[in-house]
Amino acid sequence: MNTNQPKNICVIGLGYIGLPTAVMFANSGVRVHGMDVNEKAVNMIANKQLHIEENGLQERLEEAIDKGYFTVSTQPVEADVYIVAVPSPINPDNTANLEYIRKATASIVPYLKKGALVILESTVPPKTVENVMLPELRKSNLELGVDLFVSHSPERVIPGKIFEELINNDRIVGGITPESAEMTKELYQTFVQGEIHLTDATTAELVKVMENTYRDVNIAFANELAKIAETIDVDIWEAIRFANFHPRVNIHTPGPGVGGHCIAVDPWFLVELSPENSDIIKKSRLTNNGMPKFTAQKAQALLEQHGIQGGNVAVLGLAFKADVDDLRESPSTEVIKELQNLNLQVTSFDPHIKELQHPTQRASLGEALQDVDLIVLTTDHTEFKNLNPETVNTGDTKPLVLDTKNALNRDKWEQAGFRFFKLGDGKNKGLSSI
Ligand code: SAJ
Repeated sequence: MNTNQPKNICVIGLGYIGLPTAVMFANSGVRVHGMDVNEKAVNMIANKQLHIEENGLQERLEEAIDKGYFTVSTQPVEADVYIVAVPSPINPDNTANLEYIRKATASIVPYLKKGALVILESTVPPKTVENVMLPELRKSNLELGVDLFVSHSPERVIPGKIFEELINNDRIVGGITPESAEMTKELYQTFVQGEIHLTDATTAELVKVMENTYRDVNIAFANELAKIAETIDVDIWEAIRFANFHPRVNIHTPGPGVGGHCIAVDPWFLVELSPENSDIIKKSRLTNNGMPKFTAQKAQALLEQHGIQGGNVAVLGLAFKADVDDLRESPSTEVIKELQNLNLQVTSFDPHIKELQHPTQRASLGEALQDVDLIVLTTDHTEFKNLNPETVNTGDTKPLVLDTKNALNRDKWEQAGFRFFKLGDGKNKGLSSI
């Protein structure tokens, strides 16, 4: 353990980032108090129950509480370090909503003491530390950079592999002063094995938003290519695989849209910041947002090509991506809306979403698939990839299958009697198998 280690940390916000970060510190021997305004979540965590799904979180939470290093409540406590990990969503008009950040910062002001360090983990528009947090922190009457240290240490972890990435990823840490950044680096070195690169707070804010925007733009490019491939006899999945053999090419994968609370959100921060300079970024967002409609229209066209007007569709996967239980900003729910707008009847199933959270959701795969005309796979969960099509029971008829993630094995599904199609596959438009 680091000798300069702080005696205790208070983590504000116990969601997908705050909770794993809190237990990592606690299990490294730092006393951590977690606070969240969500009383239900706090009670669950106190009883070692999870309100979110993440590989390895259950065991780590139990360890942290059993060792006595992790406590939780709905109020902040006095601490040496505060880590703010609250949501930074967008408003319906795509502008940033920084109220959670502002309120979380305001909530710790009464507890701040000389020498404290405040770290923002949430992804935010550049200048948020300066324009939203610092005005609140000044109310503590502590001199910034002298008595009170502030930094941005954006999380970069991917849901599903949070712990692996918390430990191994490099981090970018930006301080309001070099000392703020140094203190933050020292703290995270408690468990981070990746390199920690230091800069100023605004650069760190921009870097984080740039990373997610890079991905969004690249996915939009892939989606555009998928649409082009559908107009010619090319399977885009095969074409992208070949292109990526080039040492300097890394085209992302197309799909039914971009979900989650990061990649589908953060590019808007740049559009808001500098609308006149963000044409490609904005267009990419709109392209990706248009994919659920494109998917639904393709589904309808397939049904019509096979002589089915209207029809019943089963959507496989509600989560925004593989092997997670999170349906926030999920393209799947948008695909369902679009299918319903086309007057199609929709059922859905997701093995990771245990409670019924969507009106179309069925408790089992079998129930969702009964007598459907078309299966649309929208999330490439491992359970779906491993399905044996020979044992998939759909009732009296074999439905069409539309795989939007290139997740299923075409040969196996065709051998089992299903008529199989993929998003972005112009080689198999469906006409041949009518
Ligand atoms: N997707 C595609 N095609 C792709 C990659 C992703 O359609 O080639 C879709 C996914 O299906 C999903 C969405 O994009 O709907 C986002 O998924 P993701 O796995 O790419 O990313 P997130 O949102 O889970 O996590 C991202 C990560 N950022 C980057 O990879 C640059 C993660 O490192 C960040 O910490 C996280 O955002 C965050 O919290 O900002």
